[in-house]
Amino acid sequence: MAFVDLNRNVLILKAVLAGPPAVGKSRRLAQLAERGQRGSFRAAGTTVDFVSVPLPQGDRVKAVELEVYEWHGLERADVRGKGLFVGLDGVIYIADAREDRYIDTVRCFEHLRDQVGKSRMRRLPGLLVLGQMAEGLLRLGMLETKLKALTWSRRWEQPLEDADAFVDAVCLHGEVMLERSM
Ligand SMILES: Nc1nc2c(ncn2[C@@H]2O[C@H](COP(=O)(O)OP(=O)(O)OP(=O)(O)O)[C@@H](O)[C@H]2O)c(=O)[nH]1
Ligand SMILES: [Mg+2]
Repeated sequence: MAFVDLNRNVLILKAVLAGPPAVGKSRRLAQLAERGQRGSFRAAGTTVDFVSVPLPQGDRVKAVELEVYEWHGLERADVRGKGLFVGLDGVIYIADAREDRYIDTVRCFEHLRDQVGKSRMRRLPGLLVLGQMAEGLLRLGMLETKLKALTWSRRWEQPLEDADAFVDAVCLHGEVMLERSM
C-alpha cells in the first residue's frame, strides 16, 4: 500500500529484505544504499533503519522511492514486531545456496509467510535472490519449489560482486510493486 510523503511529495513503496542468517542481507542492503540513502525513524521506543532507493522517474508525475527493511526471521527478537509488515508492498527474499543452510532458508521463509499472513503474502510481488552462490551448489530452480507462498515476479541469481545488476533488479521489482499498488 504505497503512501505519499506529503512534505516531499514523494510516493513511498515499502519492501522487506528477508533471508536466513548470514546469507548476505546487510551486504545487499549496502549495495542498495550506494544508489540511494540510509534512513531511520523512532517507533515503539526503538530505531527502525531502512535503505531508500529512488526509482527511475520516466514520465511519471510523482517521484517514487522504495524503502527496504532488513528482516532476520526467527533468529533474533524483533522489537518492530508485525508493525514492520503494515503497508507492505513487496518482498525480497535471499535464499542460501549452501546445502547445510537449506533448512534455514525454508524455515525463515515459512516464518515470514506466517508473519505476513498467507493470503496477503500470495498477493505480494516477490523477488527471489540467491545468496552465497560461490559457497554452495543449491540454485533457485531447486529451492523455489519449497518457497511457494507467493508468486515470484522475478528471480535473480548472480554473484555478490554484481552490485549494479542487483540494484537494477530491485528497481525493476519496485516498478512491479508500484503497478500492483495502484
Ligand atoms: N563468499 C560470499 N560471502 C558472502 C556472500 N554474501 C554475504 N557474504 C558474507 O557473509 C557474511 C554475512 O553477510 P551479511 O550481509 O552480514 O549477512 P546477513 O544476512 O545480513 O546476516 P544477519 O543480519 O546476521 O542475519 C559477511 O561476512 C559477508 O561478507 C556471498 O554471496 N558470498
Ligand atoms: Mg544483517
